[in-house]
Amino acid sequence: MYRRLVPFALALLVAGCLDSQPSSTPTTSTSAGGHLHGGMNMSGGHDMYVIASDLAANPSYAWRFDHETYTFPLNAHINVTLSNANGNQYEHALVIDEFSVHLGPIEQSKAANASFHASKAGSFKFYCDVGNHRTLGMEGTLTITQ
Ligand SMILES: [Cu+2]
Repeated sequence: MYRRLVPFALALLVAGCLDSQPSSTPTTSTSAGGHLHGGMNMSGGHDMYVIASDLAANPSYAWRFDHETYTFPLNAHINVTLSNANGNQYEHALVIDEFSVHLGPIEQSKAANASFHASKAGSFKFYCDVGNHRTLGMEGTLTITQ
């Protein structure tokens, strides 16, 4: 019984997180669920937390990342985490070509992370390279400011 309750609780957590974060939300904020999506962490690094969703049960969150924009300062040390939402049907990945970041593919309810040095300023695409997911909408923009 306990094993059945845990995925359900995770699904609620993810759903609540998504519900509280419309796409116009500033990139440096903490959701009601307590996830830090973008900003400086306690050790002075920067966290980029991305949730991939293909939830057929909620079409408005299908085939997208929960946040489409992230902004960090030049030379930030960025810890990037990809979370594949519980209940998803497909594996997902997160790629940032310019910084040689390639997380996943990972299964639903799994997470992966890596860190990189934001060594150049500009706007860079991050995307899922599984199948045609990028075309379906799994893409966002990472901005590194001078
Ligand atoms: Cu994907």
